[in-house]
Formats: sequence, C-alpha cells, structure tokens
Amino acid sequence: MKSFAQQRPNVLILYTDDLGYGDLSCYGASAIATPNIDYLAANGRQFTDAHCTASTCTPSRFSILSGRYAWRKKGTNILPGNANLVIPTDIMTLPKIFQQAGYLTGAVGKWHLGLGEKFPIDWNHEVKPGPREVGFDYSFIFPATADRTPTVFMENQKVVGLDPQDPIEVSYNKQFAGELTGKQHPEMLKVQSDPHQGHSGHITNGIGRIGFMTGGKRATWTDEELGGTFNTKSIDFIDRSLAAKKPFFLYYAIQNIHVPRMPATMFKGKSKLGYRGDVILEMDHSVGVIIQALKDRGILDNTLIIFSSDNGPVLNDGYLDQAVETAKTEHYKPAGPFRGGKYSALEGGTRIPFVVYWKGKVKPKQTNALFSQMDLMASFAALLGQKLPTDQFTDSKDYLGTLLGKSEKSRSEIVEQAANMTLSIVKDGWKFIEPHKGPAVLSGVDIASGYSEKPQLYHLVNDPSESENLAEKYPKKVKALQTRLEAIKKELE
Ligand code: NG6
Ligand code: CA
Repeated sequence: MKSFAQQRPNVLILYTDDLGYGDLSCYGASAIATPNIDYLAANGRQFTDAHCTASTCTPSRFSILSGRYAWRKKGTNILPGNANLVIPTDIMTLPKIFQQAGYLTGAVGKWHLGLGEKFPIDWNHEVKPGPREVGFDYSFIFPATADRTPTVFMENQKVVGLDPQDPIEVSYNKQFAGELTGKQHPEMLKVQSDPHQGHSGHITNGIGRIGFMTGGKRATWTDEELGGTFNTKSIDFIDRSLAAKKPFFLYYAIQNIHVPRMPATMFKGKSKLGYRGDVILEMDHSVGVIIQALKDRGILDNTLIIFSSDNGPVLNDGYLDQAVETAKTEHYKPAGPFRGGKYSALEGGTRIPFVVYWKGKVKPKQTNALFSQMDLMASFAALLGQKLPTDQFTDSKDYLGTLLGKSEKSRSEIVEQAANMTLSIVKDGWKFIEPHKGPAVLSGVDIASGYSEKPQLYHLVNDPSESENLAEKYPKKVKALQTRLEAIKKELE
C-alpha cells in the first residue's frame, strides 16, 4: 500500500443525516431519483452491510471521528445544543491522522459533538475546545442540529455575523423574556410541530426548535439557505487547500435530511414525497455540486470520496411535514428491506448507505462485507503510512483492503447502539440483541424499536428483516454472543 501513501489523494467524506438504506435509487428506492450518488455508486464500491455505530447522531459521529464506540464513554448520546465537547482533545482522531500526514483538514456542516468546556457556553467569543482541537484546521458548522438552538453558523468556532450589541444566550430549560416560542405562537409557524413531540421552543424563520435562545438576530441562519451555504463553504475550503498546495481532508456533514426539513426554494415540491423527499433531492444535488467543483479544478480523479449516513431513517421526527402520508401513498420504505429505523436496535437503525469512489483505484463492484465507519481512522492511517498511538485504546481496525476493493474481508463483529443504550452484537451472520426495557414501538416516531426484556437472536443472512426470534431455539448461540458482547464491553478496562 506504500504507493498509495505517496499519492496522498484528497479525501472527502460526505456524511448525511438520517438518510436510510432505502432512501437512494442506487439502494432500490423507486419513488425518488438520486443520480449524483448513483454515479458514485455505479463507478465506485457500494457496500450492502456497512454500519454507523449507533442509530442516533452524536454517538455515530463520535465514533467516525474518534475510532471508538461511543457507549464506552458516558454523555455521548443525543446532545442538546448547549452541551460541551464530548471528544477528548488528547486522543488520536480521524482528522489528526490526516494532519500528521500533511493534509489540510476541514469540517463543514452539522457538528453535534458539543463545544467548549465551560458551562454555560459563552457564544459571544471564540468557543474552545471545538473542531480545531479535534483535528480540523478549518471549520464552518452549526453547533448541534437544525432543530436545536442556537440557530447560527460558526466559522472557526466563532458565531458568524454576530452583532456585539445583540449577544446570544442559550438555555434548554428556561425561556427568555420577550422570546417567541412555538408553544405560545403556533400561528407563527410555517411547519407545525407535532404536539406529541418537542420543537415547541424558540421560533427561528417560522420553525419551532428544541431549546431557547435570545439575541443573535442578524446571525441567525435562513433554513432554505443551509444547503447552499455549506456547499459554498466546502468548495472554499477545497480552494484553500489548493492555495496551500496541500491535499485536503474534508468532513462535509451535510445537514439534510434531518428535521426540520426545509428545502431550498428550488426544491420545494419537486419530489412525490413531500419535504422529506425534496431534501433528499437537495442533498443529492449538493453531492453533484461538490463533484462538479472537483472536476472544474481538475482534482476529481485524485479525490477519494466516501458517501454515508449517521443513522437510519425516520418519517415523523417531530414536524408535520407530510413525510408519513406521502410514504404511505408511494409505498415508500426508507429503511429498504430492514426493520426499524432511527433510534432502533434493529438493522434499520445502523445499516446505512456507504459508497466509496476513487477513479481508477477503487473498482466498481458491490460488496457484502461487514464494515464499520469507525474503521476509517485505522484504515486511512494505513493508507497514509501513519501509525496509531500504541498507548491509546482504539476500536478502529484497518480494513483498507475492504474499503478500496482489494479484499472482501469482513469485520469479524460489530456492536450496534440504540437510542436507549440497548446494545446488539453482529457476528458470523447472527445478531444478538441484549434484553432491555423499552416499548416495542417508539411512540411519536412510530418505529419498531427492537427493545425487548427477552434476549433476541436473529439469523441476519436468512432473515435480514429480523422477523423470527430464534433465541429459544439456539440457547448456546445466545450465550456465546452474549458472552462475547460482555467481553467487548470490558475491553477498555
Ligand atoms: C430527538 C428529537 C428529534 C431529533 C433527535 C436527534 C424530540 C421529540 N425529538 O430528541 O427531533 O432532533 O433528537 O436526531 O425532541 S439526531 O439525528 O441528531 O440524533
Ligand atoms: Ca442523525
């Protein structure tokens, strides 16, 4: 692999939000067309059994960037927008591998890993630690999710366009004097919040959010412009790397298709699936914009592109935007053949689209190898001839051969994390879900949870939709997988 290290390709990770296995035409969706991602898949390596580590955002992002299972570290579940940074600053990370190898590194888009180390965060000055301390030379992000305060961009850890006369304050438990909320002013909302879920807090651009904020009126983003702004900032970063004569590593965490789904005007009404379908089209368009920018600069052929998602799909995630109704009419299955989705312990939660494109280097061929996003750190270290520190624990393993299509080697096992911290282990075609309290169907979002107080065992190869629990039939298998899962849990100690 030495010759690869010498080539030092640019590396671009396109990491979308809440996109399901069945949400792309290259993965079988027929009610929607995603030609740009399909292009990468048809001319690259399309994985059918790749996983994020969790069925929610923060833990999956923690893992892809740090090479560690998030459940090993407390406080890494879905974070509020005023949380402090959860990735330790003294450990090796995916972007730091690239920095060591002489790359310019950038993070653009959704962050959702917390910021700063003091609580409450002072949003009116540079907030640190943040992306820089995690290994990104440049960052243009929003702090948490599009449905959480503060609804502002941050460039290199400072709020963009902040008026010092209008300082920002954020809270997740108290409303500020004079602040308008969705709960008190539903008549001001352009998308109604589901009254059974959150999103009744601060109103920005006619959309209720989780959490409260005051100030920052000029700094507040416009939802319809999020996609275009992040595309432009991504391309600006690529240009910076060209000016610096360095290869780039760009982690572009596309905010689509997370709620509130608010497509750019040109995409409104373009799909048959309501705003959820429209933002899939916009997300695919963003991929096309970035590919075109690389082409225009003559660097597409020397750029390794990975496209993936942070967790499985959800239709109703708190806003009444017609996703549920249109999916029904179109017989649309966002998780494809799998059961469950976002938040769930079932495969729909963590089996996600994953495509690798590198012209002339990665052969266009599908693979059924079991792969984890967490392995990108060790795999890229191998590609670039970098060593992982021997005195630090990591879950990340070198599967470079599988990533690039030189090998069909599967990961020997993976652990999946659900929203209520139920863990499952997948090994040799089997899956064991540990017993855990919780409802069988998650209310509000209406997703099969996979939670049960009884042990569950599925044969994923014969039964990919996890429909027949074989635990009683194969008690020895249950015991073996449970024992292995317990051993993995203890690995850090
Ligand atoms: C949930 C929110 C949901 C979404 C999710 C995080 C409610 C009822 N639901 O708590 O709307 O924001 O958190 O999604 O408030 S993630 O993709 O960032 O994990
Ligand atoms: Ca997500």
